[in-house]
Amino acid sequence: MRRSWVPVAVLWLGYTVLMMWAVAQFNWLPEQWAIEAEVVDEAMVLLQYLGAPVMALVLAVMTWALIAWRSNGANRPDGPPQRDNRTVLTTWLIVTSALAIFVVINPGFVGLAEIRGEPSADYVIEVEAAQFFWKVTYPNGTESFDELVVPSERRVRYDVTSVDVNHSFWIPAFRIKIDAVAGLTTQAFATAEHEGGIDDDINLRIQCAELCGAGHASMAMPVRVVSDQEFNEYIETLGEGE
Ligand SMILES: [Cu+2]
Repeated sequence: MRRSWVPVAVLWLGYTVLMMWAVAQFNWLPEQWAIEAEVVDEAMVLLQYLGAPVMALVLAVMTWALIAWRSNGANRPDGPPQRDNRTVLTTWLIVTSALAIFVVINPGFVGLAEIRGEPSADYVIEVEAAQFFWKVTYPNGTESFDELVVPSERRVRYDVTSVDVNHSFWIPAFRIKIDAVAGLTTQAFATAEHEGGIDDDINLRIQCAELCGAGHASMAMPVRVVSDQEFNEYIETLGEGE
């Protein structure tokens, strides 16, 4: 088994190339509807590239072990205990630690700064979570329980809270998510990029992302992205209806 590193190395290389090819070839991620979604998806793709060689090595060793130690049906006893290999262990520890520290910094801190670093916003929309519905309050004080209408190409800050248990404010199409906690106001930022609604993409909705009780799964609200002018007209007419 001395030369076992050769097949393992070949398998490692093969699996790595295969996985990186798959990452480059296929886009597994849903459609992006906000600038923040691009930042999050870029981070996701980077993590897939960085994770590919690590997973490939694990799979390579497993594949080789399956072949090298197959029983052929014979009832063989366990082999003698193996001594550990200090070089392998130390290298593994250093490389994976360096990778982990790297991703904490980028895309971790760097990505968060890109999404949340700039505190200014064109509009502030208040979001209140309750079992099992959402209430949104627009800058002019009007409220809605039916849908969230947001202006396109404007940076919106969502001030999120809860009136009962913990919920989580999540708009999959925007890739933003923040806890909704009673007594706290948490913030999320999103800049929608183009106009559309839930009929265009099922991910254009607020969805509760924290198990909050029997109605959790249906705790959703459609999101509609309109032009800035339409947005202002919409919240005006919403006020007249009261
Ligand atoms: Cu909930």
